[in-house]
Amino acid sequence: MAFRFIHTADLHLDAPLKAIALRDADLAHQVGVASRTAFSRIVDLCLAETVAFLLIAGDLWDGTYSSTKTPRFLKQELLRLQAAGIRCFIIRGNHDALARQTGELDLPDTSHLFGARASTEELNIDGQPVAIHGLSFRDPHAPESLLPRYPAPRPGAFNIGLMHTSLNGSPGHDNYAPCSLADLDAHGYDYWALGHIHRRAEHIGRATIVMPGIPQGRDIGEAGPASVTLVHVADDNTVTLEQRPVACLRFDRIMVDCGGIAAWADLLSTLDRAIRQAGQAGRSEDHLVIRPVLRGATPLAWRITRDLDRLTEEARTFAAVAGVWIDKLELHLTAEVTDSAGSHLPAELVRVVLEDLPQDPALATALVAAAQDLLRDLPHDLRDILGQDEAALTRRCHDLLAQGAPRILAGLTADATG
Ligand SMILES: [Mn+2]
Repeated sequence: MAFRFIHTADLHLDAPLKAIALRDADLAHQVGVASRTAFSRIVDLCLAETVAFLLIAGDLWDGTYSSTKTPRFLKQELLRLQAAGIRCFIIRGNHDALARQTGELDLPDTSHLFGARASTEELNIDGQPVAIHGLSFRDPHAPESLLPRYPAPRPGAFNIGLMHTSLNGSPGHDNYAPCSLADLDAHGYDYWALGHIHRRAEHIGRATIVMPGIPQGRDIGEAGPASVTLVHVADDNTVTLEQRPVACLRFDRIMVDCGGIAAWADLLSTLDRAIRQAGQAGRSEDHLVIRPVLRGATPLAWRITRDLDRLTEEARTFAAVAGVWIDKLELHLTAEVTDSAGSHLPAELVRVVLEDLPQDPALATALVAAAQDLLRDLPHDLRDILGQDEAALTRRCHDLLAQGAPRILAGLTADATG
């Protein structure tokens, strides 16, 4: 008998808000409730599609919740599934690992939360046997592959594995149950319901392996469309996948070409047009948060850098009219300093500031050392703001130096003219 189910992961309910959203109270509210809204919509979708069950492959909530709000909300939503006869299967990931749980989780008996020891839940869907195998993270880190702990497939059943894993990820950061697609494919299951990586990916081999991605992005780092995966299983066990959006809020970078723009008024109308277009583009989400990326070679580069606060205010005004939100402006501009802006400065000085300074190794070393001093003075939870390790800090300092060079020039120009 054919059946359908929904596969999601990484809801991160009650994730702490990023500083970006806090600047704007309305936006902070939207971002704050977004993951809950998405979860309610997932339940709505389960009901509308009359699925057999819902799979949640880890990081359903974001760690040690402090209030009883999250478990209560979760139970309410799961009870809506229960009332419709829809079961739910959940594993814990690194964020909601057993060791991090503080409160009591009281789930309806039609919802199953797998323990840290692998186990199998068997269902019979109108004569079709289905075996769901899963295990939860005990600790926030799992340096070894969890695959050897998964049971062999049940003969005659449609076999599903629920796993939280970074797959092959990035070397050196794979302490989240690393394993390869080839090994998953060879295990003998029909479908692998994965979680952890926030970007969607699917692999169709002997098994269908799906990383559904985060259903609701939380900041500009999770830009673009997001979805849950609706899986159709035919009578012959053939699998068909569909992506269904549930997010109420979307983040997007938009590119604004400022090449050759010489007048401030032209820059404003270009920015206005780009923001308007972004607002008009079709989308399923109620809210759109954009980060305009200004790029190109323009004689206004120095002034944009100097007056970024003013330009950002203008952008927010355009955004309010277009019905979207501005995260912030990002600048990738090249200064054309041969025009009036820098013309009174010696060409050699302009070259030194724009080209030599960002490449200077001694300056880079001094900057990294200064950044490290600064970080030591910051409260503990802010010390990652320039990157989580030395390589990231060095990269960030290099970027800041490159972005700062036009600002130095703008400062020199401002002094010279004013
Ligand atoms: Mn995770």
